Amino acid sequence: MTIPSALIERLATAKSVSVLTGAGVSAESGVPTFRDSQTGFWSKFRPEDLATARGFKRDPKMVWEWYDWRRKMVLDAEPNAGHRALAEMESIFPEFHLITQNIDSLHQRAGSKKVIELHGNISKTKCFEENTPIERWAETGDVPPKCPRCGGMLRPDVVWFEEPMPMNEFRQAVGATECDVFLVVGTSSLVYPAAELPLEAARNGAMVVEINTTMTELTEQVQFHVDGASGVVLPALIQAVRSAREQILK
Ligand code: BV8
Repeated sequence: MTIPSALIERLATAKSVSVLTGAGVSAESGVPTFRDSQTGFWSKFRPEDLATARGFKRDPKMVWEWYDWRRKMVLDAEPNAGHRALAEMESIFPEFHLITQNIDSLHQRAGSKKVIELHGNISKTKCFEENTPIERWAETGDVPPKCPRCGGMLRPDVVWFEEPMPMNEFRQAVGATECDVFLVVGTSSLVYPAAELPLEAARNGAMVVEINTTMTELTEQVQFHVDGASGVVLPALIQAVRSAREQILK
């Protein structure tokens, strides 16, 4: 893994830094990514078929159980060094925005105070009929459980394919593309409109850098591709910025 010196120099004096993360930052916590083969029972389904309103209407019990399985896996997982480095960045850069496509709360559990969740959160539930958040419901054994208000089915409060992102979060994310450096970490950059954000940052004159263990759809459009695991690269990045700042102060 080599970190370009131009990136370190830019970060050392940057006023505003924004980061977009995907499932790759949770891989070292043992949470499967979308493009890894889904382990166990789910290996024969495509996430794109399960993470849709159509899939839920077709088989609400199976989709609810898929999220239950992921929720339990995520609750058993621990944030990794990459999550912790991103939490630390909040106090390293004068202006810092963390945008995530992940729904696993691992950024918050690592200490990140402000997380823009573009695709919702697996620990939140809402009524499928009314689209309103539901915190508590009677455990009647129904799968999916029923809305205590209207009796409709409950669903995870996440953004499925062909569903719009929450407007407020999307607006904040677009605002965060006005920055000096935009890091894209652990995402295949396949899903829109999230994948548009690094391109918007580039159009705004930001230095756009991809941190990934593979090349992606975005690789040829970024200024630097740092090849490596986020749990290794992100702490190294912080270390290098700290040393560069000491050099500047000498
Ligand atoms: C919408 C939540 C419209 C649910 C998810 C063009 C424009 C607009 C829309 C579209 C478009 N073309 C197609 C669409 C539709 C669709 C889309 O983009 N489809 C794709 C498949 C082509 N988009 C939508 O449907 C979006 N909605 O457009 O609505 C609209 C507007 C108004 C009114 C009505 C409708 C909604 C998309 C959100 C879907 N929800 N998640 C859930 O989780 O169950 S998507 C899900 O997959 C993730 O949230 C993420 O966004 C996405 C991609 O996953 P990644 O995070 O990138 O993970 P992946 O496994 O793919 O890659 C992991 C990467 O990490 C790899 O590159 C790997 O190399 C790397 N890696 C692995 N380990 C490490 C690592 N990197 C570093 N370190 C490591 N250790």
